[in-house]
Amino acid sequence: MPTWHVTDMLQLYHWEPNANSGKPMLALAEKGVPYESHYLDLLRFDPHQAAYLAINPDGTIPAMVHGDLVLTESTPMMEYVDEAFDGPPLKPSSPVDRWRMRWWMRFFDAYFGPSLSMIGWSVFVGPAARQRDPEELRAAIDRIPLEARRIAWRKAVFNEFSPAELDESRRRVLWATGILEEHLAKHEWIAGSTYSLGDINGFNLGYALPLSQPAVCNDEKTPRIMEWLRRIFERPATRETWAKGRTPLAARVSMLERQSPAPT
Ligand SMILES: N[C@@H](CCC(=O)N[C@@H](CS)C(=O)NCC(=O)O)C(=O)O
Repeated sequence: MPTWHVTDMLQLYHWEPNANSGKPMLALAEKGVPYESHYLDLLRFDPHQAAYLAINPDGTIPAMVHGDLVLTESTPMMEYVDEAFDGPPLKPSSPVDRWRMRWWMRFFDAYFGPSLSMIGWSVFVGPAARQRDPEELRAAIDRIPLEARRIAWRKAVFNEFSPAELDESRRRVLWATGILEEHLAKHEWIAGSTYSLGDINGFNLGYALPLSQPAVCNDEKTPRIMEWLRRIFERPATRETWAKGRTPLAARVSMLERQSPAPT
C-alpha cells in the first residue's frame, strides 16, 4: 500500500531543481500553481523505495499526481501543467514557434541532456555515492527497476564510463553548445520572441554549463547563452524554484548573478 495519500492538492515527487526534476518545478512556479513537494534524495536511492515505486514503478523522478492521474516524463508533464492550469501561457501561439520550441525540447532531451548527464554522473553523482560501503551500493543498485538506470549507476559508482564514451559526450556537448549559441544569436528565446517551456527545459539542462564546462561556455565564447541563462535566472519563478534546492548542486545557480547591470 502506498504510504502517501492522494489529495486534491497537486503532488510533485522530485529531487533538486535540476535536470528533469526542475522542469515541472519551474513550470509550476511560472504558472503560480501551488503543489505539495515530496523531496526524494537521488543519492540516497530514495526513488527506488517501495513507497515511491507504488507511484512510479520505473523508480524515476519526477512524477506528478493530480487527482487520480499519475504523470511521468518531465517534458510532456510540463505541457500538461501549462494546459491544465490557469496562469501565463508557457507555449507560443504561432505554429512555427511551437514547432521551434518542440524541436529544441527534443534536442535537449534526446541529445544534449544525455551527453551532459554522462559527464555529470561521472564527476558528481559517482564520487558522491562512492563514499558508501560498496556492498550496500551494489545491493541498492540491484534494486533499481530500469536496466538502463542500473547500468548508469554501476558505471558512475564504479568509475566504469570508458574514455571513448566520455570523449564522445564531450564532443556532443561542444557541438550542441555551439548550435545553441547560434540559435540565440537569431532568437531572443528558444521558441522565438516569447519565453516558453523550451527555455525552462534548456535552463534546467544548462544553468551550470559555465561551471561544469568553463572552456566551452563562457562570456567570451558563448555570450548569448550566458545572457539567456542570466535572463532566466532573474525571473522570480526561477529564483523561487532554485531557493528550494538543498545541495551544492542547485547552489551553483548563484554563478549567474550579474556582476554589472543588465544591458538595455
Ligand atoms: N525521461 C524521463 C527521465 C527521468 C529520469 O531518468 N530521471 C532521473 C533523474 S534526472 C532519475 O530518476 N534517475 C533515477 C535513477 O537514476 O535511479 C523524464 O524526463 O522524466
